[in-house]
Amino acid sequence: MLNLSDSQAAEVGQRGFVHVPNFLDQGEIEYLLRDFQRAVDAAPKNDYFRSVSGEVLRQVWPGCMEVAKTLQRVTGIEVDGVYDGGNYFANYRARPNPKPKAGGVLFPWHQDHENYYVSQNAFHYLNFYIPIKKPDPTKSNLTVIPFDRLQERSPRASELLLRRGATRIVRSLLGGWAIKDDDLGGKLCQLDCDPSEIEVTPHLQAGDLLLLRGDVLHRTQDAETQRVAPSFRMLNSKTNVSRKRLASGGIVKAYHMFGRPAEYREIFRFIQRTRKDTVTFGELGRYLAEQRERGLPACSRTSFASTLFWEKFRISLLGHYGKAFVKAMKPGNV
Ligand SMILES: O=C(O)CCC(=O)C(=O)O
Ligand SMILES: [Fe+2]
Repeated sequence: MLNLSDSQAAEVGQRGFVHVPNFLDQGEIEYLLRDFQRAVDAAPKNDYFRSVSGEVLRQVWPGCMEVAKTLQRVTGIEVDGVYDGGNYFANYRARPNPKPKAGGVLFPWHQDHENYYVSQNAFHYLNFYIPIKKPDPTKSNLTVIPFDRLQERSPRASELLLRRGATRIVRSLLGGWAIKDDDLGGKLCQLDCDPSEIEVTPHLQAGDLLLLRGDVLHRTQDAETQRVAPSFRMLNSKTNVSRKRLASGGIVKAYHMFGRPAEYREIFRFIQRTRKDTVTFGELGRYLAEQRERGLPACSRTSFASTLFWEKFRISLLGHYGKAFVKAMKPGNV
């Protein structure tokens, strides 16, 4: 695996991403392709989202750490831990599936959601996106919005999107484009131009790296060719995860949580047991990894609904009594 040059690292700081040709050699590409096939054979259910094996993660980890060190020296972006074990994104059905709707990824404009809900930090967060099956460099890439172009054409959106995650671009009812906030809910802001005017599509070959910060807006270019890309995620283990922030938010966030009720219940349980309002992602990640290894206790959606309801109720209680307490402590009130 290659390392970044200083000028490549600087691009991640300025634009949010960089294209590094020939990051993997042929042997590494074939090793990953075998691991992908193993995952396809082992998990027939899900067509496009498959886990990278622990063995592969251990192999790529030292190379990712070298990249992270260069990046920190040049830009101050600091990552030192794994977000999850990594996943393969395939934009086609790697295995016939009886479900008519199951297919490959074809994602519209978004900043990633799940990692932002849990880690609440998209700046000190990297996506190592590396196609290993890529028949045509001009097709089936990730299309991205560089921060420098966004800053020029829509400065307010650029300011609000920097360091954030869990948003998506939608067409406004009255024309134009808007950015939806799927973390705290509602509309974040207007996008002052058509995304196609500022988008960029790096033409990746098998083995190239597209290194993206977590706050970069991106989408699947197309599903015209069959492509597979593992994506490894690194974050900053010192980042703070707030219980209140995790429980806050709207319907889209709740929908994501209800997709993985056992995981989210465990996260809330862990923070509750620490009796703190915030924990570091390092503590939380270690705990989750242990629990996953053991097998997370089953949790129905109904049972998770009561957890989430309680967490939201707790926020409103804290808000109410918290304000009353502050008022009571004002000099005039004692
Ligand atoms: O592979 C794709 O087309 C989408 C990947 C993606 O959204 C991601 O890596 O976050
Ligand atoms: Fe994504």
